[in-house]
Amino acid sequence: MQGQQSSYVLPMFAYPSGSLHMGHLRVYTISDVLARYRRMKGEHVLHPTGWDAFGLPAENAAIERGIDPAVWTQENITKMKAQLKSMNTQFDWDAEISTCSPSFYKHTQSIFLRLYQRGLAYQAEALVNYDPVDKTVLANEQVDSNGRSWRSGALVQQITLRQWFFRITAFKEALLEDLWYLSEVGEWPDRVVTQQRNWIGRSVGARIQFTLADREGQSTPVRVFTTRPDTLFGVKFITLSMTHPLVKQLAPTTPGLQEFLDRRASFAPDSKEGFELPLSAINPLSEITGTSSDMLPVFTAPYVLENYGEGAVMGVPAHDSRDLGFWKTQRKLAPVPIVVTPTNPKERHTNLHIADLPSAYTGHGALTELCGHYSGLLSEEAGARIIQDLNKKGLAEPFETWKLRDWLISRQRYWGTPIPIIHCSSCGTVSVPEKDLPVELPKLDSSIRGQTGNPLDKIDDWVNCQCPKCSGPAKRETDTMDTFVDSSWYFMRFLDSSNEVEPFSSKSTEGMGSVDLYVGGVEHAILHLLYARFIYKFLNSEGLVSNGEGYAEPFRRLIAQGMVHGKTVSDPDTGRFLLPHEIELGGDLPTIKATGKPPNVTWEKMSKSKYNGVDPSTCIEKYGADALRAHILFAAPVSEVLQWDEEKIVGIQRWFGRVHRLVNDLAASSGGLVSASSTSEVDVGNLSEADATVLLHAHCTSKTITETFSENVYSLNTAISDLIKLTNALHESGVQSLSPPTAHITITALLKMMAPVAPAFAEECWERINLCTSTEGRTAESIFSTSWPSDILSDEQEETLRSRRQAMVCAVQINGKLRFTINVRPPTTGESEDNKAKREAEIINAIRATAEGRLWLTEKNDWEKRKRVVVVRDGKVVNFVF
Ligand code: ANZ
Ligand code: ZN
Repeated sequence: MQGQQSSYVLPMFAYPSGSLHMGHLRVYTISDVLARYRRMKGEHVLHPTGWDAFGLPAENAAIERGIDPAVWTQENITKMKAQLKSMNTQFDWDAEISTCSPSFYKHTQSIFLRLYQRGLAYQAEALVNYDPVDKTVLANEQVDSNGRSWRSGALVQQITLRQWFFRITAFKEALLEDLWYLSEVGEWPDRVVTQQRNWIGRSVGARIQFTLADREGQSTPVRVFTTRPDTLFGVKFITLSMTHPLVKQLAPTTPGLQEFLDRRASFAPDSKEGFELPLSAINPLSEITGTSSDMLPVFTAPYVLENYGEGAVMGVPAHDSRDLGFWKTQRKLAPVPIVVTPTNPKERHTNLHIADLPSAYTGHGALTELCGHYSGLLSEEAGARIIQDLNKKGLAEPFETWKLRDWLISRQRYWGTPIPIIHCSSCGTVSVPEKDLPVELPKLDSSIRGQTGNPLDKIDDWVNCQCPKCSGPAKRETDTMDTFVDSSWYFMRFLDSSNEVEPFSSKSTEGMGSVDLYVGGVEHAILHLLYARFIYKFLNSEGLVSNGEGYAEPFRRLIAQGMVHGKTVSDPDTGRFLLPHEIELGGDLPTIKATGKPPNVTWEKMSKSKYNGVDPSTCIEKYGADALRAHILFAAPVSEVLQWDEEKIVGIQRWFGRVHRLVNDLAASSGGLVSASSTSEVDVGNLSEADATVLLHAHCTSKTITETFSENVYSLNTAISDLIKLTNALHESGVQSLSPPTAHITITALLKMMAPVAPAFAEECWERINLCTSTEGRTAESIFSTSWPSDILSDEQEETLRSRRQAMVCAVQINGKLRFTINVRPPTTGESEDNKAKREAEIINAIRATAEGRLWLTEKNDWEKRKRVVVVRDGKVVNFVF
C-alpha cells in the first residue's frame, strides 16, 4: 500500500426507516461514482456505509405494535442494504456499522466518559422544550417556527429538567477559526461555512450599564449588550427580555404584566408586541458628558432573547430595524435622533419625525452633531472612545458574545445509547468503569405497548445496580444520548470497525485520519457537521485522531447535495393535491379530468400528502440502476434541487442504446481484434480526417471528465453530457469509417469513463469487446481493474492533431489571378517529403471537388490541358496555369 494514495469517500449514513428515498439515491450515486473513479485511478479507497440506527421511529413502532426496536431496526437494515446493492453501489461492507449495536455504542459511551472526565459533559437544570405527546425533550432545532414539535406536531412546552450537556462552547474559538482552513485549504462550500459561522455567532461589542429607577426612585443597574456603542446617543428606550430578573420582580405588583407574560407562547418570533414597565432609564452618557439624560421608557418584549447577551437591549430606532419597528408600535409621534450618517451624505438629517423615517440606517458612518464632542468621529473609533470613557466610570466594558450554546444531549427515551453513569446516594454521580462498557440496553417486553414516557424508568432490574465506588445500592442514569452523538463520531469507526478494543486509532496513522470527501444533504449543513467537528477536535485534544495536515477537522472536502423534488400537481381552484389518475395526459397540456382545466404544476419536497413521492425500488426495476444513476447525475448540478422527471430517463436509455451499438459494431469489425491498442503506436500525423476528429474528441473528453470527477464535482452533470457528446461523435463517423486502432481506443475510453456512472452496463460492454479479443478464450479482466484514461494522446500528439485541425486558407489562382479560396488542413511541422506530396495532392483534389473548382478547372478551362500546378508556401496559394 505504500506509495499508493489512499482516500476516504463517505456518504452520510442513513436512518434505517425501511426504504431508501430519492435523496438517498442521490447521495449514494454521487459518492459511489466518486469512489469508483478514484479506485480506477489507482487510489486505495475506503467507501463504507452504515446505519444511524437509534431514534424515535423504532421506539414508536415498539410502543404502537409491541415490536422489539432492535428487531424492527435490523429488518429495516436488511431491506435497505438490499436496495443499496440493487443500485449497483460498491461499498466496503466489511466495515459496515450500526450505531445501535453494543460493539459500536460501547465506544460512544467511552467518548462520553472521556468528556465527563474532562468536565466537558455535565448535568444542569435547564429550561427545555418538552413535547407533551412524545414525552421527550427536543432540541431547539426540533421545534418549528410555530412552536410545534417537528415530529408529533404538538405545541411544545417549556419546563425545567435536569439534563446532560456537552460543553461544545469550550471549543468555540477553534470551531470558528478552523472554518478558515475548511474554506481555504479543504474545500467546503462557502454557503455551509457561512452557516457554521453564523451558528457559532461571535459578536464583538460592549456591555453598557444603564440605571433603571422605579416610581419610588429606587434604582437598579441593568446591563445591555450592544455591537454598536457608537449609537449610544440615539438610545430612546430599553427593552428587557420576558424572563429578566427585574421583570420577574415586577410581575406580582404591576397590573397586567403577569397576563402579558402568560401570553408568551403565543407571540410570533417577529412579534412587535411589548409591555411598558413602571420604570425609567438613565443613559450613562450623562455621566461623561455632564448633561442630564432624558428619562427613557423601559419595556419588556418577546423580541429580546433571554439567553443572549444580557437579555436586555438599548433601543436605537434610527439605526436598528427591529428597534424602529418596535418603537413605531409603541410611540406614534416620537422624534428619532439620527446619530450616525453615511460619510458622504447628500442631506444631513438629524432629528426626524418617526413617521418620516421609513427605515433604519444600520450602516457605519460618521457621528452627527447630536453626539457632543464625539461628533465627526467614525463609528468604530467613536464606539471605542465612548466605551473607554464610560469604562473609567465603571459603566461599560468591551465584551463579546457567542450564539453557540452547550449541546443538550439527553433524551428521555429508550432507543438510544445509554449514558454510562450511575447515581449513588452517598458517592453522587459515578462513571461506569471502562471495563463494564458497554452498558447494554435491556430487552423490552411487549408490556411497553401503549405506554408513554421513558420505558427505561420502568425496568427496575436494569435501573437498580451497584455503585462502582462504594458497592452500595445505586441507580443507573435512564437518559439516553441524542442520536447526533452517535453520528458525531461514526465516520472514525469505519477506519477500524472490527477493532474491539480501540475505537479508531490504529488506522489514523496510515494517512486516513479523516474523511477526504464527505457527501451529504445540505440539510445537515449546521448541526451534524458542527457536532462532528466538535467531537473530532475533542478526540484530537485527547491525542486520539489527527487529519495529517495539522488541523483537527474531520471532513476535508464537503459535497453538499441539493434535495430531490417531486412533480406536484394541484387543482388551481381548490388547492387540492391531485392523484395521477385524476389527470388527463393526452393532448398538448395535461388537464384535470373532473374540470377540464389545466392543473397547477410545481416541484416540491416529496411527501405522501402531496402524492409527489417516487419510490427508488420501483424506478430501479423499471429503468435499471445504471440508467437511474446517470439520470440523477445528469438532471441537475450536484448542489441544486433535482426536479424528478422520469420522462427524461428515456434520453439516458437512448444514449446507452447508442453506446451498445458502437460496442457491437466494434466487436463485429476488425477493431474488436485489436488487443493492446495504445495511442503511442498511432502515427497521428497520418490519420484520416475521421480518425483525427474522434481521437482528439475522446482525448479532450477524458481531460474534462478527469477534471470533473476530481475537482469540479459540483458539475457532475456536465460529465454526462460530455460523454453523450463523445458517443454522438463516434456515431457520426461510424465504427466502419475509423481505423481499427482508433475505434478501439476511443470506444474503450468511452466505456471506462462511463464505468463509474454506469458500472454494470460498462462492464457488460467491456466483456463483449474483450471476449472477442481473447484468443484462448481467456475471461476478460474487469473494466474496473483497467487504468483510467486520463490522457489518450501525448502532448505532442495532441498538438499535431490540433494544428492540422486548424484550417488554413488557400487562395486559388487561375493563370496568376485570384479566383476563389478554400479551407485546407495546415501542414505539420517537420513533415516528411512523402507526406508533403500527399498533402499537396489532397489539396488539389479538394480544390477540384468544389463547385468553383469545377467551374474554373473543367468548364472554363480544360483540366487535361493544364500546363503547370504550382503549390506556393505550403499551400497558402495554388496557381493553375493553362
Ligand atoms: C444597540 C444597537 C444599535 C444594536 C444599532 C444594533 C444596531 P448580533 O450582531 O446578532 O450579536 N441585542 C443584544 N442582546 C439581545 C438580545 N438578548 N435579544 C435580542 N437582541 C439583542 O446582535 C447584537 C445586537 O442585537 C445588539 O446591538 C443589540 O442591538 C441586539 F444601531 O444594540 B444592538
Ligand atoms: Zn457509592
